[in-house]
Amino acid sequence: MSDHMNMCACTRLIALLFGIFTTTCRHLATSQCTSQFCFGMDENDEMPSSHLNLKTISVFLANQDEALANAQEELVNQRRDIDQHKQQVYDLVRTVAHRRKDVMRQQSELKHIRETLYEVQQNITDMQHEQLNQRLDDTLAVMAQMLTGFRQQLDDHRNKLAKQNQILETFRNDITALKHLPVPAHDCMDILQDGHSTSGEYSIFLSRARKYTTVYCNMDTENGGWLVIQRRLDGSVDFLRDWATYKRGFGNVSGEFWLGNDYLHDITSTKNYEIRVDMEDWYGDAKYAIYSNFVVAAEEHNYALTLGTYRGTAGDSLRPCRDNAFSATDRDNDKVPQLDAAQLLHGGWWYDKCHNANLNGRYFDGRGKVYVLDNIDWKQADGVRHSLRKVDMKIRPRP
Ligand SMILES: [Ca+2]
Repeated sequence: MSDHMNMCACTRLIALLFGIFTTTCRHLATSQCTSQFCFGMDENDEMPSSHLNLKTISVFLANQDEALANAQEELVNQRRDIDQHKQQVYDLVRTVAHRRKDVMRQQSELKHIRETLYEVQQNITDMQHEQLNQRLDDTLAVMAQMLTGFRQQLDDHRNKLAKQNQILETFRNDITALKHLPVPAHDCMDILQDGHSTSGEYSIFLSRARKYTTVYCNMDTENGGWLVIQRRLDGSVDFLRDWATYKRGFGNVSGEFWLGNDYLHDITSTKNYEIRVDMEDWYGDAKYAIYSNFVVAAEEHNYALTLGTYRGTAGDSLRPCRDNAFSATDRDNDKVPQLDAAQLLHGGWWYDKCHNANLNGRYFDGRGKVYVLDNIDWKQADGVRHSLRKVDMKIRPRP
């Protein structure tokens, strides 16, 4: 009875164990079961038949215990692995969470950096604009300053131009006034034609010397217009002069005088002149001689004399003087080598070999026919021994 009861109890235990194992094996994967424990067992497997003996059961149980122990150990190991994996997962999750936080933080920093960069860029742009504006302002200020300078210069130029225009206007007025001025007289014929018909002193303009000089105009003889170049009247002036004095002239044009060889050249080289010599002796006998084409050369030609044809009442006493150079006390240009005619005949003249006319000779009272060599004479008029009391030489342009 007790064996039977033990058998029953054991059978129930085995059944229970099988039930547990069966249930366990159903829930476990086949690969996880040991071959000893799960061999030939599935849902349709049947328990070993009751004919199995106890020894077999015991062995089986022992095997099962060992398998169970192994399974438990494996379970423990697996659980430990799972825990380890779980821990790793936890660590991984934590690490991921940390990294996520890092990423988010980095994203935030990146965003902040971007914003900062944008602000910096904006500031740079603003600064560039500001600098550009500042430069533009500076440039505009400089240009304004330059413009002011240019305007000032323009005003200065405008003022200078206005002054120059003023000066130009003055010149224009002067020129207009000059155009209306009478043409300066070059000789006494010009003065006569200007309406001055009274004999006397007048001013004429010397074309070569570019200056005015005072002359005596004879407006009475033969229709007037005569410019007197020499006069003997009273012996008040000594005509024994040197070259330089004859060159510039001497005496008084209203009295006794010599106009001057430079003046004679200046006047007679501009127009065709005739010369008239009027003479009167000590007895009141007056005569005259006129020559055409009267020209006195320049000083470099020793004031050589050119004469044209003669007409008159006094005779052609000047004919030997044609083409002769002028002589003075210090310049012997006569044609007699052995004597000095100017010294001998007491005056400057166009001396030849002898004197047929000596109008610049010594003033001498010729009454009584007293012979003197150096007196004022005109041979063809009354002979060389008869001094002249009055004589003058005058020129005018030929009509
Ligand atoms: Ca001589």
